Amino acid sequence: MRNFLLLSVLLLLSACETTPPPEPFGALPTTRQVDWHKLSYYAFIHFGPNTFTGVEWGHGDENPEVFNPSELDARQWAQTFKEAGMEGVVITAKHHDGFALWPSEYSTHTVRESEWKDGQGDVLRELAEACEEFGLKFGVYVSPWDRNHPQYGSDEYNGVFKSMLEEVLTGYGDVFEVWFDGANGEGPNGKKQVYDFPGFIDVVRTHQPGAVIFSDAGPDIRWVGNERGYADTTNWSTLNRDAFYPGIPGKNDELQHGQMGGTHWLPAEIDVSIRPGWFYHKDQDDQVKTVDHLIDIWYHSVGMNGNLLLNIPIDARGLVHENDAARLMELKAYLDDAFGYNLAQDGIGVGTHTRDWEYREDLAIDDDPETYWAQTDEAENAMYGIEFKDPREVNTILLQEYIPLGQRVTSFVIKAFVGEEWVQVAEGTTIGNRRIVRWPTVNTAAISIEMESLAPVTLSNVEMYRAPDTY
Ligand code: FUL
Repeated sequence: MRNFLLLSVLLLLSACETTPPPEPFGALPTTRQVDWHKLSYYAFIHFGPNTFTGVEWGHGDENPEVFNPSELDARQWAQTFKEAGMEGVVITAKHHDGFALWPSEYSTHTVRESEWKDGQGDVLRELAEACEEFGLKFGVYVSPWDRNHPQYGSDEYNGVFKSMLEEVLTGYGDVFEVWFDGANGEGPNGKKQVYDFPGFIDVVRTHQPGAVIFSDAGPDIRWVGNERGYADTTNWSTLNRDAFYPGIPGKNDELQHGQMGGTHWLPAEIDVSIRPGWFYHKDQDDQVKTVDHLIDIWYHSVGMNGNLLLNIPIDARGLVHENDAARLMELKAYLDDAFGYNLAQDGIGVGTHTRDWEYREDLAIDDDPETYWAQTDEAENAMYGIEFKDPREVNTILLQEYIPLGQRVTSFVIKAFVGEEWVQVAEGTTIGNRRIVRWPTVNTAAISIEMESLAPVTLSNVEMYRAPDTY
């Protein structure tokens, strides 16, 4: 009897035994970075005196009274962005001219000194409330370079900047992102500032611990090295961060690709404007990017392991201009069409060197980002595939590694089973949080992805689509 009991206990224990997850590999994301990776596409707003004076970089000596939108409606902005499928907004709370879109106590160059609402308005308040109403995240661009502030260029200015930052980060609810521009020019006295970035970062961490901080050197997300809207096809979320600082010259290539094996997790955010300028200029009303161009940008940012921060300048009325809104809706219509039906849900996942039941193949197509397919520790190469009962038309795949364990894939080849044979349809390098790959439509009974990697592969998500052919 005793032996029987012992045996039962042993059997029970072995049934409960779980296979440990793969060892993490290399630099890993923090929780706030993992949360940011769940986003993909949100709006940038450039708005301020430049909107009324027609320049891109105001000198800080403009009369604050010029800021006077005739029919500002932040609800219209938020509603437009929401309908466009965007997830949040980052607004220039303060650009290089120093003008504050909120009535800061630490400046005399603010909405309070403007004509708008007789100096009683607060753009940040209106936008934060509209974001709350429409379910958008709220973020801020606060330029350390300040061409107006009399103390710019002195130690005191770092204190002023921190106080202004504190106002923005404590007065308007949750902030999901703080955008630090690296520009460091001269102030009104002809002096440059030595920025206290560690101190600025402390202020953000103290008041908004969940917010990601953007700059050329992060610490959470990095500039992608260009303002055209294109990440590189090879895009590592890792970088030797300590060799970078905000505004660093000559490192645009590294910023565009990231660095394989980099010391820190520092993924790319891709900022680009829907028009030639960042601020609204009436003479650019006919130069809003075409939908084809926006689609291309979308695939080269969201589809290349980055998040897209698309700038929509607010016009002099205080509205998203009709032309920009129309283009955003065209992009949305395309995305709905292209990504409306995930064909992977009709297939069966297969893979090589699968780790165990808890990391089985169908966990990559189960719609749950927390579960993933993983390989055994010994695996030296990887193949993951999806088989269909009957052939179907496919031209797009979305791949996601399980990034909490690190970025691993260095290259991949995609093949489709067409007729009686396997045909290569695409190849690439990195995957990371999200890689979308396109090829000319094939009618296929199966798709396979062969991968090379720095450590055994994990895939948290694989989706397949039949997107419109014309793009
Ligand atoms: C740049 C700035 O100098 C531009 O004016 C703009 O704000 C862009 C997003 O970042 O560095």
